[in-house]
Amino acid sequence: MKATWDIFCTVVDNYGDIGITWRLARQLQVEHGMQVRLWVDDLVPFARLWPAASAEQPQQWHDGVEVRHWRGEWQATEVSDVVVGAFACKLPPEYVDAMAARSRSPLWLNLDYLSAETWVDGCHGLPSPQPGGLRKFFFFPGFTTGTGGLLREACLVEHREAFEADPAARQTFLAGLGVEPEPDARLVSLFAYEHSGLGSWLDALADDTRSNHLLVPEGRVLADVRQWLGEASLDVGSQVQRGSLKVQVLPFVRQSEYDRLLWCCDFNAVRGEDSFVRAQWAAAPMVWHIYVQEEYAHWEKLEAFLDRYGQGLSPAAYAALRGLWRAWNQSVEGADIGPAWREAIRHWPELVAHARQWCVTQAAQPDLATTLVQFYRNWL
Ligand code: TRH
Repeated sequence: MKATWDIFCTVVDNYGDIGITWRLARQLQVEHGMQVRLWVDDLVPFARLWPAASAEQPQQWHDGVEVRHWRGEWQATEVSDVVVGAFACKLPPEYVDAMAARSRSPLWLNLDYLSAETWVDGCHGLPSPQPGGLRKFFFFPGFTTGTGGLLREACLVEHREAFEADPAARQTFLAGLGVEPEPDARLVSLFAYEHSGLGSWLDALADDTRSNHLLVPEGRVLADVRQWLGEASLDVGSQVQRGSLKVQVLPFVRQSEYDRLLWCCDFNAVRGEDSFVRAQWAAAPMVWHIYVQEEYAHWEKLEAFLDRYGQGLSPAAYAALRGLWRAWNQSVEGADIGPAWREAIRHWPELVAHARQWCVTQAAQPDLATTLVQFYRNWL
């Protein structure tokens, strides 16, 4: 008998909530043979990540996963063996009542946000008593074996390596997006939030001795790019040259294509949680535009990741990397990212080798879907 799973996702904003839960749901189904329902309160971002999806259909199936639009009044439904509430999302009270009434209580998990902070290891897997005699377990993704690990599909790294070893595949993929980089250009992707200091980085790219080809999928940062370029509009397909920098606007692509885009680039600027992890599997130097939290809580997360990620780098390369990431995230009006970028460039070969090593080390750990299934088996 296949175990049944219900995953609940409320879309707080952007794409990360649905991006992560969809990735997980698919993996549980495709790789672990679980029967999965994904409940999401907003189908619009889902349809952008997964163009085969409909933003209107309340019930649809994709890759064997049942996707349900969860809104308004709750319709009674059978409770699954495993119930995952993503990112502290509040489950429908009627469903929680049904969980308590089930002859065998389901395994109830709260899937938390990713953090490299050291306290995570101590909290991963801890239960918390809930009304009705239920218990909810906190499940933390993370970077150590004491956590649930990172989302990583089977053979992801092997697929990336095969893609890298096939220049024709890379060229065809890029050409499909209308991208034809000069052979010696540095290819860079930019997926970030609004950014008041972005212009200083673009200045540095434009003043570079090497050509830079910047690929910007449609999204929140585009207005800052447009402003820097001084263009009245900047649509998908636009290509604008300023000094050594060519800016090209791409469409928002499906998740699997976004991976390939990251694999093609020499440097990736990413944000949030899921693209941040995907850039690590891309094994190239990157910068993380972290999601800003109240009371600057995100800064500790940023530093905690840098502490871990920086291990094994020479002190000078580590200082350069940290300098770039801090400058990028300071978001102070008039801040200049240029010097930090140029310093990072000075340590490029080491940063490249380090990104590859980090990917290998992380890929040696069990992935999040596998640890979830294992947790369920141990709990039975
Ligand atoms: O979109 P994000 O900023 O999402 C989140 C949410 O804001 C969430 O509420 C917050 O808690 C979290 O960040 C930290 O960034 P993220 O997580 O990287 O999600 C983006 C998703 O979009 C990811 O699955 C990759 C995907 N994507 C595509 O599929 N195609 C694209 O072209 C691009 C640029 C991204």
